[in-house]
Amino acid sequence: MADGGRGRWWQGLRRTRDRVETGWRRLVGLRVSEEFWDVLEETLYQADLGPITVEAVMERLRVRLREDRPVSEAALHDLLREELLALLPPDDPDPWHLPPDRPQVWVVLGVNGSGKTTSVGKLAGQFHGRGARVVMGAADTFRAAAAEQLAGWSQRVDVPVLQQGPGADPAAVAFDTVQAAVNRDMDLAIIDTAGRLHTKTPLMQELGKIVRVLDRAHAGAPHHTLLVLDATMGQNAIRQAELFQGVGATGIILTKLDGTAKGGMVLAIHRELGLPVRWIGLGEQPEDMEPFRREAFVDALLGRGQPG
Ligand SMILES: Nc1nc2c(ncn2[C@@H]2O[C@H](COP(=O)(O)OP(=O)(O)O)[C@@H](O)[C@H]2O)c(=O)[nH]1
Ligand SMILES: [Mg+2]
Repeated sequence: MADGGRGRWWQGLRRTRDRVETGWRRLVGLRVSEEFWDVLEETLYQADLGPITVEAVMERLRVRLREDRPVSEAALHDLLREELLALLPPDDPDPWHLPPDRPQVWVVLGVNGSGKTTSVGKLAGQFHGRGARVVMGAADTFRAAAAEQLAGWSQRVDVPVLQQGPGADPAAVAFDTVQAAVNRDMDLAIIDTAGRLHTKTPLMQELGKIVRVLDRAHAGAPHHTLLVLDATMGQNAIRQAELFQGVGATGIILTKLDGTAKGGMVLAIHRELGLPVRWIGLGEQPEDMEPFRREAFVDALLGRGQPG
């Protein structure tokens, strides 16, 4: 894409940006005063940066802005942009590159409805489209519909899926998927999991078992354990993520950023969970998945550099 996907970010963050801009209009022309700080703080809250992140940004800006001086719109934009960027980890310089240890194995987890299956389908399709040999594993055996949904994605993006009957042992499906990927000399295996179980086994225990068993199919697997969070849940998604802490996630897939005014939560995720947002879901189509890029994100949030 000519603009590096910026148009998609711009569009996806429209509702969040609307909130920022509403606050922004009230800030312009104000001297740095109590009122100024109040409006700024409220604006950051409105975009759902979350209390801890808002406080951190406010603290930094209080040091950098002189009370009782007017501040130009451009200067304020620059400062805020700098501070928000500083809260995010550096981007993966080449998110589409798969390390040489093949197959790479990724496990996708998260609560029901967060967008796991959709994300597995989108990622599989995009890597396939870039020439990688990909297989998906349907380890959500809780409902027959889950495997059917992934089979639908398999057809849609032309990537094979491994599945067993309903009620099958999820860890066995995951194991088989990786073994198939090894035998067929594939580049990437992505495993979908359940957000809920039909057995009495606690979910975290089952997920832990899946993660452990993969190492026997391919030493070093899984290479990534990606926790899927639904951006429309805002700060609640961060509380949900804490339930998964024992599973050892390596990164976040943040879905439904296109449907929310709570996009500022991206900043809270990194700060509060210590995990990088690696992928962003910006819609329901196969192409609506982007690697996270902090400049594209912050600029779309603050309304800078509108793509042409
Ligand atoms: N707008 C939008 N919808 C999404 C996105 N990701 C998933 N969805 C929708 O969210 C719903 C739940 O997704 P699903 O993948 O079944 O969630 P799972 O239960 O975690 O596997 C479905 O209707 C998806 O189409 C996204 O990035 N944007
Ligand atoms: Mg699912």
